[in-house]
Amino acid sequence: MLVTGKQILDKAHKEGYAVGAFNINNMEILQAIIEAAEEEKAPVIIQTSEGAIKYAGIDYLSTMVHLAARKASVPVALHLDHGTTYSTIISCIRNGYTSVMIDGSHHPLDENIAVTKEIVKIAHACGVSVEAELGRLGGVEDNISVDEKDAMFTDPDEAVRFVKETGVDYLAIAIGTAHGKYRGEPKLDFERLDTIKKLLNMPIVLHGASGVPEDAIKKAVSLGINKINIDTDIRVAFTEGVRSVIINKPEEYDPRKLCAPAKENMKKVVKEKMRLFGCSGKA
Ligand code: PH4
Ligand code: ZN
Repeated sequence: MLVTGKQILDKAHKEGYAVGAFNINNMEILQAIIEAAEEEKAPVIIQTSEGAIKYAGIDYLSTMVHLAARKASVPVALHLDHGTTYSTIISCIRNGYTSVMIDGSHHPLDENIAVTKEIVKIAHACGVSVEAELGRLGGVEDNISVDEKDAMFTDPDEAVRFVKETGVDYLAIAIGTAHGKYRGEPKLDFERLDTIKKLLNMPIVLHGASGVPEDAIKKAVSLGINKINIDTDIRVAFTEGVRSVIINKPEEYDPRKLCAPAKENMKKVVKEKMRLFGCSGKA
């Protein structure tokens, strides 16, 4: 069944677990995630970036997810990941997304508050949930100085003001994760997460969670992370599946034979994440 992001995440916040938010770009990725969610009896958030929308088309993506959600026995939310423009967000709302992210994290605080507030007003009037981001992600490496970290990571007092003034439903924070493949091991600022969660008492989102060690994920969930974004680990699973067929059966030319092992690989990864995040059996 199709539900809003808020319906899924308020329950996760109340009961103390995290829900996987998995990025899709095509049908095989979507099917792998939905099959995993059904088998794990887990609520799930399917998300598309602006890049995914450019690649596959918003109508294709939203129609596929609506069909999958209608057929699924578990709650499914359709979410826009890192929305940056007014027009993309409005277009997602018009196309039946049940959750949108407005990423104003590159703006100074006052401007981030202003753009987020505007989106919250429109989305909430349409029954759509909103995620926003405060602090900056990406490119975080071990040799970064304490001062630089302080400037990039989410400031707890700013987070309180941000949520109060915008009315956002869940907040993505920067505590040391980055998008894509890590070069070293990411070091998460758990103290900061703990402080922010206690001050906000609302669902908190972790981006860039692929490649983060399992014990760090578990700790982040125990300290109040409720939505965990995974894209890179699924991309790797897909590509390794396709690559293995191409290498082992170079004469194969049927796309279905290339994609079937990729789908199985992705499903396995998604099921493992759901168990790790604590959302298996929560549907
Ligand atoms: N995301 C995924 C962003 C994907 O433009 P694009 O389609 O490449 O954007 O928001 C994450 O937080 C995923 O993090 P990961 O890279 O660690 O999986
Ligand atoms: Zn992200």
